[in-house]
Amino acid sequence: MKSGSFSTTRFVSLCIVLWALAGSANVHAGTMEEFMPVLPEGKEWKLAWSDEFNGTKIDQSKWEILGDWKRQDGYWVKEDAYPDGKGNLVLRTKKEGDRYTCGAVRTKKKFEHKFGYWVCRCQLPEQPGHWPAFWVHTNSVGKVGDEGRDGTEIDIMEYPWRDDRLTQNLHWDGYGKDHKRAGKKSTIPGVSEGFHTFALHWKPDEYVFYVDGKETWRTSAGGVSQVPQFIKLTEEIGKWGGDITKADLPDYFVADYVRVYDAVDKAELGDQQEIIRKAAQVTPSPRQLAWQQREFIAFVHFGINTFTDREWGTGKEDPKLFNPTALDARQWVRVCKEAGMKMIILTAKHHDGFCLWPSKYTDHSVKNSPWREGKGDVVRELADACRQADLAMGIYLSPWDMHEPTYGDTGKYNDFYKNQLRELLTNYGQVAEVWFDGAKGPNAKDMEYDWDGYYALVRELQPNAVIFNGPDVRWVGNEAGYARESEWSVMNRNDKPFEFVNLTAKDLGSAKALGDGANLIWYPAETDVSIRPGWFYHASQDDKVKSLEKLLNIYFSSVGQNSVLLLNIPPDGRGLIHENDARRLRELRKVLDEIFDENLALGATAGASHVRDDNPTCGADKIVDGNKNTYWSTNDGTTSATVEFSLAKKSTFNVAELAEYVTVGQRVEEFTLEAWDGGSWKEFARATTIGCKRLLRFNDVTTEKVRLRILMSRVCPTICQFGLYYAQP
Ligand code: FUL
Repeated sequence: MKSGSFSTTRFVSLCIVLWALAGSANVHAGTMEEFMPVLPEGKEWKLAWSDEFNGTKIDQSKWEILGDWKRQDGYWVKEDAYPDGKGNLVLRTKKEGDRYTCGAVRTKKKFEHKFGYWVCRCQLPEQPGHWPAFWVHTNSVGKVGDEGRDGTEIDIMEYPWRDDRLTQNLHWDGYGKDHKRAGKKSTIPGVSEGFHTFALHWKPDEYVFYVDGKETWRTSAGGVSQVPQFIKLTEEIGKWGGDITKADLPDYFVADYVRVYDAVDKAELGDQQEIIRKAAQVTPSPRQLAWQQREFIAFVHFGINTFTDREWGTGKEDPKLFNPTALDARQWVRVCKEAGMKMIILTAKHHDGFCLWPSKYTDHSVKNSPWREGKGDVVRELADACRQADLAMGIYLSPWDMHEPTYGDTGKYNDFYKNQLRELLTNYGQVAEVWFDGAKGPNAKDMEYDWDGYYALVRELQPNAVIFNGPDVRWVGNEAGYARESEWSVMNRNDKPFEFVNLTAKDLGSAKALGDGANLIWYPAETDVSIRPGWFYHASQDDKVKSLEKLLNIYFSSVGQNSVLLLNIPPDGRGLIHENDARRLRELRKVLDEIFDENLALGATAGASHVRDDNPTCGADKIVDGNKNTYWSTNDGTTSATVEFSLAKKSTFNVAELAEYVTVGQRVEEFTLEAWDGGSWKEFARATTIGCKRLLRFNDVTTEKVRLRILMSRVCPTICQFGLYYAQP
């Protein structure tokens, strides 16, 4: 469905048809043909690959653009293959000096596939001397013997004549003396005008060709190819197409989409759809929701390493080394608060075992340091400062402890650790997050942590605290500051409690990654990264504080990609956050405030293609009312829809913000943003997931009308926020 080729009413009614079809459990969400060949009992169609050509560039992960080289009587040149910005791929034929050029693309090595339903919707060119084609190819067409089973050129559409005739062909056993072919010419009234679909149902024992859903040719000539093949969309110049010198150029072959579907077992597809639906209904706990809404929080790595200039200690350090000269937790809080952070997580004990509070259970702590004559308590000072400033506090307590003699004696150490945890969770007021670090040195003693016991203790003593690396919050998978392009908050956990699939995996949330869907949980990502190269302070890194640009990138790709940003700012030997770090954070806040100062979409007039039960409480205006507790939604089963926003005035923007009302789950799989340029809609941004927050940056767009297209949603989309902002260059 494309803006350029459908009227709005047509679009809406087609959506309804699609929805009805989707409801009859045919193809998972969104994209779906008007016509699909009937499959045997127990089988259904499933989209395997597609390109809707919506972008402003050809997607080179899908297509190779051919050129520049000679082809037939002309040349393939790259510049003649391009998207028109209205959702179509254009292959142009033109004259350039005394040579003729045209465009061609193929999916070789990017998408190669066998069997299924292959369809292209396109508009044919008008001028003579060249021909467009939609075909499926492979290098092994050249193999002689075994007929076309080892590879066949399958021409789903070739259009050399400028009337209502077209041809469909097969070629095998190379192009030399052994070459064989079969073909069929058909006359399709009206095919030379407007958009039409050309399709192949490639079965293991037969090819069936279609034009606009009507069968034109059925054959098993050549024995039917049994090997994966790639797609080609091409223009070629030559006499077969007539006399090019008579052509009024340029001329255009315009493709709206190419889609490939597989025939899969109904049960398999049904199960997968069921898992997707189930996943979309998993919701966050109140504590997870509160944590996610904090968005930007601080990590404070401070301890014996600050005084030994190390990242990991040894456990053998003398507590006397701990002697900050001017420790002021209020300064940490001030810096974090001014930066807009909502919580500080302190390393109460790192791997070296040195405790920043006077634990009853060890002597390896501040009580044996000269700081505040052994009477100090960093956890207390921070807790007090946070409470005064209304900032949340979190605790990091390293399970791996290099100092504690009982470490390795599983029963004893687990008791020791739980005692320490109890101290921290009872004596310092509210704790909002407990950070369990899984790190352990290669030579550490064997030790079986009582994770379940630790979690139970946190739940008992601080029921509102989220547990990192436990049941509530997951590590994003890297320490560089980047969440995934598709960051889902729902995943499928292993059978064993909280022993997860590889958290560094690229894909944790797709239908494929959800596997059997037996243990779906809400498990959002936290992105931990340090403002400096190290987690602890090192004077040698004073000039290595991350640049403003880098921090902005991190912000956009963590907070802006459905994740909480946990940014580490390590206090120095004075016990203060260094001036350079503090300055950078102020700069970051200033830029963020400038960007998000004015939402140009706030209060826009909004209209949606679908509204849940036609009920105004779910109306499109709820997306731009500035209230994240109200939302627009569609009826159950409507998984693609559009919303148009008319801004108060013509505006220029380069940042967009979207949010789903995740209290009811995370749903959107793909969406685009388009701007009205006076004549048509132009896509300016496209992304996959939204979740708690999605931020997108793009080149300046000036318009008074913007359209959000939800291309695919797991169940009905539920959007609570849309913002457009202008960021100074
Ligand atoms: C890691 C630790 O080993 C580092 O020292 C740091 O604390 C980081 C946040 O987690 O696992």
